[in-house]
Amino acid sequence: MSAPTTNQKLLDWVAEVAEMTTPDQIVWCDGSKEEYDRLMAEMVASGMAIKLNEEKRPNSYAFNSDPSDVARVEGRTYIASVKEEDAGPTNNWIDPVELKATMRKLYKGCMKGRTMYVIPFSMGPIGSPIAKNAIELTDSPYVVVNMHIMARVSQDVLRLIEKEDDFIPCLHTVGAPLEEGQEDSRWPCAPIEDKYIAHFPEENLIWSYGSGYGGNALLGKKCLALRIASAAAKREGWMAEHMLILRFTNPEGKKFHVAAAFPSACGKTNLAMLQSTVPGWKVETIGDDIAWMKPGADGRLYAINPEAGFFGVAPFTSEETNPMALAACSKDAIFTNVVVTKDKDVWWEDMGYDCPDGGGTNWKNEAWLQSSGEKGAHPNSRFTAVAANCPCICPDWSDPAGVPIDIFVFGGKRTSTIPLVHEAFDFEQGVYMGATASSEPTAAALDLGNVSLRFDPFAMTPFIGYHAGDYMQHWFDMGEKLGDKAPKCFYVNWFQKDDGKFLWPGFGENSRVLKWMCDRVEGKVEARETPIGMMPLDGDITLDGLDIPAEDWEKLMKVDTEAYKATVNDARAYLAKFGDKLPAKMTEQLDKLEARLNA
Ligand code: OXD
Ligand code: MN
Repeated sequence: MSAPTTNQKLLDWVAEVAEMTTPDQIVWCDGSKEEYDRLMAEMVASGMAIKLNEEKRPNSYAFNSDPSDVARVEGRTYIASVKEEDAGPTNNWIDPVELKATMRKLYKGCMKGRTMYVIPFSMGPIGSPIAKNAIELTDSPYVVVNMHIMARVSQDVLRLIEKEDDFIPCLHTVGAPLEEGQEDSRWPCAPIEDKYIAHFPEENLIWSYGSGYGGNALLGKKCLALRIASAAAKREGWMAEHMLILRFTNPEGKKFHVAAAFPSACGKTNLAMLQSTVPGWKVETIGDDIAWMKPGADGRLYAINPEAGFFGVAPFTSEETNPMALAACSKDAIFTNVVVTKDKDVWWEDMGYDCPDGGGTNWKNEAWLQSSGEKGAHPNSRFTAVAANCPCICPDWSDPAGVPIDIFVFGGKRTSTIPLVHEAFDFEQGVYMGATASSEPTAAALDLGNVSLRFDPFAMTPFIGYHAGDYMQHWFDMGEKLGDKAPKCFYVNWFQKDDGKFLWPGFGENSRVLKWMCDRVEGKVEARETPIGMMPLDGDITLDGLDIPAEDWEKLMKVDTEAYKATVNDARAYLAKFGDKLPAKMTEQLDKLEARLNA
């Protein structure tokens, strides 16, 4: 196939990679439905994909990965900045010259017997001033079809690349060359010690070797839109964050835009697709995982969702927890590592009902019965769903201009100590809140005794493409730039427990807390000052229709000064690891908070 571009930089790079990796053929992708259908048909024929029941799950497919290739591999993920100190204590670092030499050896001949696909894609609406153009080279047709959903794959991106003579090169291989006559495996990949997910932030370059799964292989997502983009954002004065984006509209039609960061297992996708229980207030989803935000001409911060689909964790997604996500994957979806039922539909644990007919094939593609007691779906099994198929997708979700952010929300999972909601006195305290977001380890880890909190600054620990201390400073700098146009910051904790039972119902009821935030933004309600921030006055978060006894509400709203001091001590110990890169403003926030707690 002749190359559908005249851009020399791109042609040279494709030729150079092809020479190194020696694929049997090169296919330039166009993002069309014909291309998607053709690749799916080829993968069904080869046994890699299972076509699902057209009646129950139209235009949808299931895949099973190799049992060794089921998640992101943080231990094999590298930020290869020129200087080690620029990667910082939260990243693995290897000298870029050394890493490239190691990886070049692995890449040599690695696509033998395979096709190399050239995927032109945009993260963000094509042509948006906040979007980025990129090319992924991959030998995985599974990656191509997933990229069709998760990014904007189009030849229009080639036109932009020609105009701008610029793109982000992303190189991926499953790392499993095929010898003449060798039969392919269902899910080719390399052993863990050969896997590398490498980022060269100074060159805007991504090299991924050996895994076909999720963020290791769909390079637009965590590699480009977070790690490479966060480093570029620091240089260029914008923000790339691990945040959902939603619009909350009040009965008068006023729109508020919220960006929220939570560590894993805090219900980020559920919050992004929340169904409001506040009469007349409506939530619409803009994104469930990543926000790119730039100051606009009016000085406010504008956000886009750089993705075009949802790559969501399947288990626990049910009519009760997230009907919108279920609807989004009711058609045109890809499922990886779930149960395929006897009539070729999908099922996973905590989907809200038992597996039809008692079983099917499990995530390893083996015959499986639910009565065996073994999990049928892998805990990190995923659906890849088209964002536009989500019934609550915001009509402006792909507006190239983005939406102006009014509210930042941070949070973590704490069974005590942290109240349901508090508001930062100012943006700088908001940065402190984000930087010290923490969750308790699981019950199993708590049993080990003395395991303190897990801090996950801005839910970005595995995704900051440079030194986390510099990243925190960048947040302070953005606050200064935005001044009084900066979003208001809040911290929430949906997870307080008493006697083993959650005190707050969560899910749709979280809209009551979001409404209070909007009322604060509008100056409609006063708040009370506490040592940790501003908190709601009684009655300003309505509890109508909820069965929450007064003493439970008191617990949800309590500031336990002594327990909070312990959290601040833990935060101080955690932040110490950033050494002299810890912003002075962060230490100032710690000192001020401690003084308020001791007053
Ligand atoms: C994700 C993650 O898959 O954060 O979104 O790990
Ligand atoms: Mn994520």
